[in-house]
Amino acid sequence: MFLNSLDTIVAIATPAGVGGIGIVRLSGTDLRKFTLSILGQEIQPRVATYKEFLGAEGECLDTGIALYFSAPSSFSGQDILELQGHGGSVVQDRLIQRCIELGARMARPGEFSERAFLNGKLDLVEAEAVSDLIEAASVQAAKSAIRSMSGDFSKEIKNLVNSLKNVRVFLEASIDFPEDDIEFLDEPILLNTLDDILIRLDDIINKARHGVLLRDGLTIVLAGRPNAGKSSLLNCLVGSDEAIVTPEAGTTRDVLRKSVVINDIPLQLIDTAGLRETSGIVEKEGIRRAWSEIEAADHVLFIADAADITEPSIETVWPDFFIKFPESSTLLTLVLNKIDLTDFAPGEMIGRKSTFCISVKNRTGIDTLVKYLLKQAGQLDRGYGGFSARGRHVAALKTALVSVTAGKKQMIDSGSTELVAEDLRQAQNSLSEITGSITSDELLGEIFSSFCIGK
Ligand SMILES: Nc1nc2c(ncn2[C@@H]2O[C@H](COP(=O)(O)OP(=O)(O)OP(=O)(O)O)[C@@H](O)[C@H]2O)c(=O)[nH]1
Ligand SMILES: [Mg+2]
Repeated sequence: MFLNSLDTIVAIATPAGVGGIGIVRLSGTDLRKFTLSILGQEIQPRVATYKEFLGAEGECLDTGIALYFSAPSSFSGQDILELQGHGGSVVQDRLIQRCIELGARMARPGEFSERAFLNGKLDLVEAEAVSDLIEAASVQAAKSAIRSMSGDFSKEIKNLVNSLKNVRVFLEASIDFPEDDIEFLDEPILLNTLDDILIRLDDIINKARHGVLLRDGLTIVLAGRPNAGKSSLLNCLVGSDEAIVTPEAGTTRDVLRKSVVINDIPLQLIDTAGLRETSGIVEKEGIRRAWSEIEAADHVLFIADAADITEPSIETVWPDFFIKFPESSTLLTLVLNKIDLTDFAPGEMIGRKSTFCISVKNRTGIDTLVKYLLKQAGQLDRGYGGFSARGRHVAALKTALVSVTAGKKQMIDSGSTELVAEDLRQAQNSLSEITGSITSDELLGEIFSSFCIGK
């Protein structure tokens, strides 16, 4: 056990402010001193006990329900004492102060979950899912977090790790005992097994990507020439006048981010300065920021004034993008706005891929565009049994995919058992980082510090 997990930690586990109930939670290796001082006696574990919560002079700080969970049968795997009193900041602060006098220290964000992880009560994916469930912005995100929390994601990762381990056992046996003929090592069988692992990895990457989308939302940048109607479209999608709209070209200077949940899918909309050559210092900086948002986006909507268009293709309308990012795989969609001033029909342009005609002014074509955006975010995949996931999971899965692919290539090109075994070992390590069976302290600190206090 880590040294600092031997101290007793305390935190208010309920949200700050006034509420019907406020919970103060302690976790430590021995909480007898706390129960004796605050409750005046030890209490039976797992039985709700109505008590006075006492101060240093024996005065009553609050009354409420005390719950005791003894190690290892608790959330953190240590002794846990929960004092469920009245939800008021003064009452709870006095109780916390009393706990600190008795030797506890304030818990860092996520420290209860970190202890649960260190004591083997949860793996990293499950601990992260607890935090995702608390922060879920939609019903789908909450359902996915519950699936991850109950171990669905971890199980798939562990199955993959086991498959990799099995192959490595045979490979390493053949390295150690080269004269023995191990039947499993027939190249076609090995290649089939690696193919199967690659298919499963690919499937999990897709599920994890979907999970990241549900958690973080799709980042959609609204880019275009000045005055095309970018800010008007943002306001229309968000449903309120968030961005300044004027007839003057060059109105938006800074980046404006707005989150919106449509049909249960979180979308991060980013309005940017109109792209043009300019000598103005402020506008220039705005345009530089716009490009950096464009570079980082999942999806860029290039808004153009329909009346200015000669050829409705993104390559013609926005050649700068392809010059700047020739290798980019960012999803690009051309949106022709102000069709009220033209003969264009609203909706997706027939015969043109990813080109939409809208009028923000008349609110035409917007529904089709929104449906398309949600489809890109995977929302229409209703029967999807995905799980919550984070960017770090997808990155580790991709690294594992690269390593297994390299191993397969090595097998075909050189047949070197040692090199294949090394590639598969690396893949296994990447997967183990996801569940936390191999993890650095630094990574743990980073993960748990984003949790809320008291969890
Ligand atoms: N006719 C018509 N005018 C529109 C439409 N959408 C926006 N406008 C007008 O176009 C002008 C520019 O709109 P904005 O939303 O500020 O354009 P922008 O792309 O954000 O412009 P910058 O911030 O300057 O880059 C405003 O006067 C809007 O009222 C539309 O669908 N039809
Ligand atoms: Mg604008």
